[in-house]
Amino acid sequence: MPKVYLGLGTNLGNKPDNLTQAIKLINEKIGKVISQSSFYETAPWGFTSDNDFLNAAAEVETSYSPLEVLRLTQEIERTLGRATKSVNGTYCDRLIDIDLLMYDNCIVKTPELTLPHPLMTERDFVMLPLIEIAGNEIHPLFGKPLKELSPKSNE
Ligand code: PH2
Ligand code: MG
Ligand code: MG
Repeated sequence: MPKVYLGLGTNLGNKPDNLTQAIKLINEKIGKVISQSSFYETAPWGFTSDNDFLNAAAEVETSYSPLEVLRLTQEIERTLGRATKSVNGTYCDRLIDIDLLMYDNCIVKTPELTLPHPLMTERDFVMLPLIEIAGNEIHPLFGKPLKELSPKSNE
């Protein structure tokens, strides 16, 4: 069964609840959550906000295709109350954001979806939770274990 890694983030409302609810819905709608990281408090990256984030990562076994998983994560975001999306890299506060990070060793480049997530290795808020649960997984483009690709490990 294919394996997908998801990155989760929230900086509004009851943040631990938002992540917990999102992981529950992922487990019900997308596939079995094999492992989930701890929750990480992180500063907003790429935009200014008074609201810090809580970030996490999850490993999910799924029978859905990458695009189907994308649609399902967007549906879960709406279910949990997310009304707006970031446009053209202008970020905003949100109740929940669920991003596809890697799907097996798939490389996808379409207007709707890019895999692996193009910015993941530049972001500690993605890599720290992901490395906690998948440090030995090989990045499909860079051909190296994730734990060797964290922004921190490159300092
Ligand atoms: N998500 C973004 C932009 N900036 N910063 C943090 N700390 N955590 C996030 O999840 C995050 C962000 C775009 O989705
Ligand atoms: Mg995001
Ligand atoms: Mg997103």
